[in-house]
Amino acid sequence: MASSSEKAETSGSSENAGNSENSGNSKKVGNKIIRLVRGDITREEVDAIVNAANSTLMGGGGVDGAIHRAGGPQILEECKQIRAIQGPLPPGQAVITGGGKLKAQYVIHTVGPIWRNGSSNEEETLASAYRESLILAAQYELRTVSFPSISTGAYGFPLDKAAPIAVSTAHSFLQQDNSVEEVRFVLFDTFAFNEFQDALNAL
Ligand code: AR6
Repeated sequence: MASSSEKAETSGSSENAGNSENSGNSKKVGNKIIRLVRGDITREEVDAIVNAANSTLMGGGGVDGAIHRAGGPQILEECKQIRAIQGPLPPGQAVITGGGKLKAQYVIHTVGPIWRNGSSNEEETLASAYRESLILAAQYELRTVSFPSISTGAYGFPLDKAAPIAVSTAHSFLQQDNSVEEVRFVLFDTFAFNEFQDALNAL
């Protein structure tokens, strides 16, 4: 594990020597930026963090559980109100609540696809989850948004397929949007971080 993270850091800095904003951990998109961060998304100081929720919007494990625990009951209350009005949230769509006790002002809740060997339009649904979250962020005039790696935990989407979809969807969005200035991907472990780094470098 130590050697793979060393390799990733070395390749990032050497391939992009002389351009600190396009290191292996970030990529400029015009005057905006995509950044990769290792850590816990609940600690992010951004306008919005994105939750990899499920269609019930009633909480769960993984990053969903962590966000509700850190943000307190207010987030679930707002999710219940949304659920009462519009019913379950289909995969690929997104809704927004306040951030409760989090440092982030908002939580955008989206639902990724459950991986079924690629036979059920999972790739397009995953792209839609990222895109719809960013559209919502722009509607709220948010400037900084942090994403976890949607669908790659309990939902089983392979990271080597998910990471390119995540970064390319963010890249395309930033090319045509004038509100969001920074998209951050907050990766919990080194393996996910390295997959996202490879995907970002391949853009
Ligand atoms: N910060 C950043 N990333 C995290 C954190 C955290 N605090 N905790 C976990 N991850 P998952 P999914 C990473 O399972 O695959 C829930 O029960 C984790 O390592 O949270 O979209 C929902 O309610 C993984 O890489 O989300 C749904 O039922 C990534 O977040 C279901 O799981 C996503 O893993 C959604 O599954």
